[in-house]
Amino acid sequence: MKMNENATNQGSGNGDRAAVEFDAIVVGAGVAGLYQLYLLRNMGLKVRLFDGSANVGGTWYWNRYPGARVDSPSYVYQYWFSDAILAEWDWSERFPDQPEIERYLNFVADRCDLRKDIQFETLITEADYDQAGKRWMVTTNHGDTVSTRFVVSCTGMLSTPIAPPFPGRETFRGTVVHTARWPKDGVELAGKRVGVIGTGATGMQVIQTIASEVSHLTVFQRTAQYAIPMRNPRFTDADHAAYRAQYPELKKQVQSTFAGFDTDLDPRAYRDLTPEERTAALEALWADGSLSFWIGGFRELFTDADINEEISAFVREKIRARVNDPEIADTLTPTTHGFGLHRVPLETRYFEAYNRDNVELVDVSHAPIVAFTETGLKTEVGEYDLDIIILATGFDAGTGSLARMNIHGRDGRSLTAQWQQDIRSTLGLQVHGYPNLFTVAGPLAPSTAFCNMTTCLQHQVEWITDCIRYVRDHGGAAIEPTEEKEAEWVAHHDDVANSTLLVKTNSWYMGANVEGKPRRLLSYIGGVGAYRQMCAEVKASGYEGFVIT
Ligand code: NA7
Repeated sequence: MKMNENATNQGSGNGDRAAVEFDAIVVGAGVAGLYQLYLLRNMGLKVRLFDGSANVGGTWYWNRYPGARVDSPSYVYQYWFSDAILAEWDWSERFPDQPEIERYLNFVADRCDLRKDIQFETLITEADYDQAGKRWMVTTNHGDTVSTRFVVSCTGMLSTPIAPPFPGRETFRGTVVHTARWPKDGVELAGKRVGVIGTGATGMQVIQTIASEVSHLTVFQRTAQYAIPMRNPRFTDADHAAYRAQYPELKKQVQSTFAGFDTDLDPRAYRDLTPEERTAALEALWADGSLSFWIGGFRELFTDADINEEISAFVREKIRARVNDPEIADTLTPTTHGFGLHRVPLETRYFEAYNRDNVELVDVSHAPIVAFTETGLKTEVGEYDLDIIILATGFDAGTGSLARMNIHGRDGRSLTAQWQQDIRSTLGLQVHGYPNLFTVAGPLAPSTAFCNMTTCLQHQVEWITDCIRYVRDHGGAAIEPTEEKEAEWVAHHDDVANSTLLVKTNSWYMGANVEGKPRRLLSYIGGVGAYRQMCAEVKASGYEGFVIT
């Protein structure tokens, strides 16, 4: 394999479009993409990173809606690769907001001098594999084509926003904005009549944040959601010192737990506990004010319908206790699914927002929204006058961004077409038939759904880097999984998924939020530690089950 061993990448940023040959291109300048660029460049590869936005941040660039905040504790939502970065950066609180995380990613990009190899405001519109040359020809929305040996997609699991196709949007005289495309200059909400569609993790953050600012807030809820109240202390200098002393241990810890956090599932069997012990355990987890109640609690939550119902009832009581009006409390209490089978958000006085006089909850589960009107929204039974409509309506998860890149592998096969039929991958990292294409947070890897994102992203980026290094050092030009290896992974993934209640629940985890999308649990739920072990075995075996040509 010919690579630009000593490439410095100098001057390959926005100003220089002449260099068209790369060893690797990375797509996406979020948490994963920045690290991937850093590692591949350190290997001596000539790399360019493309991103559609105007700056680094990925998810944390786009999702700048009011109240956007991370649900992972900051001290485990960070990069571990640089002692200097760990030493220089202090998080202000346990669950920082979007501006702080965006600042952090800008800090890392500057500290590692990454920008010179990033081409912003550029989308990949097509990627075709040239079988003879064993290279990818990648086209951008500016019409440029670059040639590269490797493509690493770091486009995130939740980056293609979706909006319901209600007719009449062009007739609405007010403003419509999706939370994942929130304008950098903000939206003036004070004194306005605002409607929010969607009550997932995003909708909840928006609603609890803007309820006191707007003149009237109408929330259109189709599915009531569980949530856990966030405990978000601000950090003192003493806290910073204490966490810093724990970083080496935390870094190790997150790599072996079920969900990549610093806490793990309770080793006890829930059934063995007395009712008093159960209540005490649940109350203790609840008081922690984190996702530990969900992915650091009892494993039977995901597999045993009775236990799931018992824990769900515990959470439902917590919700009811916070809402003054019993009818509104009923509407806010989940009935369609068990706790933990949809993504569980953390919230801050979300349920109390409905105790305010200016907040109205509209249940659209039986009388759906049917259209925009000139003055707002229309459901099957009513009309609502609004100045601003906020769509907190989610994403085409897992496959959306990759599908939009129009990727064609060996023999012209189309990843988009394939995934419209059946979503398959090998370890979530590669797809048979697409040599040298790697996916970070790809479908069937543990990611957003059941993983502290930074843990999984860093691991996958490191695995991919090692794999590319192996191919290079062994004189190979291309690597891809065999059909058998892929079938083995998909079967294992499905076995694990099918042993859980998640596959019986409609959610974006299962692709159920996008019409026509094939159903499969999009994230691996066998545990981060177990997944790492399997990836390590593949590497140690010299990539058994993969073909290097
Ligand atoms: P989600 O979790 O997919 O939530 C989308 C919300 O939008 C959800 O409440 C949907 O209701 C609602 N929705 C979608 N279409 C409609 C229509 N047509 N009418 C009414 N309501 C609708 O996206 P988020 O952005 O909140 O969160 C995504 C992830 O980001 C989150 O899980 C974290 O990992 C971070 P539904 O439940 O489908 O009935």
